[in-house]
Amino acid sequence: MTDAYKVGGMTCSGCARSVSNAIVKAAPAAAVTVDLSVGTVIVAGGVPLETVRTAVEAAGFDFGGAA
Ligand SMILES: [Cu+2]
Repeated sequence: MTDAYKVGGMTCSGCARSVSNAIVKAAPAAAVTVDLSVGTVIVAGGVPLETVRTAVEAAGFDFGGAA
């Protein structure tokens, strides 16, 4: 099960790593794929949206909801 979300403010691979790490920290079973070119984060593992939102925002990025 995968869910795609829009995340704003990611400009480089470091940002992508920060977002990915934040989500995995909040949901250790998650597998995260970031597509920087379109600002999308794909989360596998059935992680609740609110968990992703909280992790993304705590890492300093803009959560834009489902992609
Ligand atoms: Cu960056």
